[in-house]
Amino acid sequence: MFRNKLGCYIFRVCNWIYTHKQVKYTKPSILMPQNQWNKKCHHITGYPHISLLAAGFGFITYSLCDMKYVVYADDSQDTRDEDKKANLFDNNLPTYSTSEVSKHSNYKERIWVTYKNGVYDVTDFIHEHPGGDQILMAAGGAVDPFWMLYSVHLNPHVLNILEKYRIGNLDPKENNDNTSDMSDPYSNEPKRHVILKPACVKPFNAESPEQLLVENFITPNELFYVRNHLPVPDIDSTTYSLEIEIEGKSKTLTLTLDELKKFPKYSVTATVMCAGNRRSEMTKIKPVKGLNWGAAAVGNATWSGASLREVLKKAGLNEKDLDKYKHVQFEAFDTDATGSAYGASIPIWKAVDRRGDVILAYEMNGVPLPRDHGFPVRVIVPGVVGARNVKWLGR
Ligand SMILES: Nc1nc2c(c(=O)[nH]1)N[C@H]1C(S)=C(S)[C@@H](COP(=O)(O)O)O[C@H]1N2
Ligand SMILES: [Mo]
Repeated sequence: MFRNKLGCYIFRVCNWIYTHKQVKYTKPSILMPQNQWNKKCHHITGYPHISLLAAGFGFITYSLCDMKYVVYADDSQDTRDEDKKANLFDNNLPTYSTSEVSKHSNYKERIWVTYKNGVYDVTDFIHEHPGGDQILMAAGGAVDPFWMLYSVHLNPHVLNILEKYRIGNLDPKENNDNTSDMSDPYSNEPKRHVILKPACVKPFNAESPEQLLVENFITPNELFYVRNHLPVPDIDSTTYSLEIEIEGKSKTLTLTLDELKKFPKYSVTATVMCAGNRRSEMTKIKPVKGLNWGAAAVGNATWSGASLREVLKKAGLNEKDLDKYKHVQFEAFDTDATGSAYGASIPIWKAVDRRGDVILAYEMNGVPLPRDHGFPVRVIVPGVVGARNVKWLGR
């Protein structure tokens, strides 16, 4: 039943990729007339996502609400007050690190979750509330991204229930601690949500449980699959620069992040999918090389950034020279032991097409790109296989 639903959704997403209709323009796309832009938005809302969203109501409703009290999402003062409690550091309670919390992901160790700065032991809650076991998805980790999926349930009552199970605070110094083993190229990897069950840890490759993908049109950043070939580069956005070189031109254009942000900002909602998605199913028929991905090496996000077309134009690419060029080659900051960088190319026609919607993205779902997804800048090539959506773009 669930598989059918997922299959149907993925089919729909793929179909959009194919027809380019999956792209929702929250701003007029690259030179797309406003009237068409509206039409596209309309087309999107015409899809029966409501039914898929409705399916999502089950999870936190079941897990965190007494059915008789179900109330709707609100932005009321009450919700914000309760939300503040979760944000507060409670001096009467002990402090835990995320790695300590992650050990509590089974009944023997008891089930802990975090929300904002709070640590909660929800073991008894699970027993006392029908359907409470749904919260097991977040066992040992943060419930925050789930609440983004099911924000309709973020209400004072639910937050009140959760506060009753509070046992501690999340260590506020957490984000600064690094594994200090400098000989390990993977000693400076970003923190990941426990829900991302890695198929491979070094480099990090993981997908979220597939049923979560169908709960919402947009995949929350923390649950978005990660496909890394190498250690995650740690890039200082204040000294970052992007080089754009056009064959046959003597001058190279160099853009800092601030300069890139001065280009008109476009938002494109696009699916990124690894070419290896569902490889585990293919392997059952005939062995194929590569990571054994399930069905969730795919995600959908709203990416924002500068238009590649406009950046290339600024770098001196003329319409009349286009026939001279075949590809745009991207080079990234993640390098292997021999110093060679991850890279991929796309055809020039895709890069300069007014409707190609290729962007140099610096935001993912309204926030700066997370490190795992290419901070500070990645290419988004809608409709083109994941591997060419180069992260940590350098050149
Ligand atoms: N620089 C760089 N870009 C990269 C990769 C990489 O390892 N390094 N992996 C690629 C592959 S194979 C995929 S499927 C997508 C995954 O993007 P995500 O991790 O944001 O989901 O990024 C692509 N871009
Ligand atoms: Mo991939």
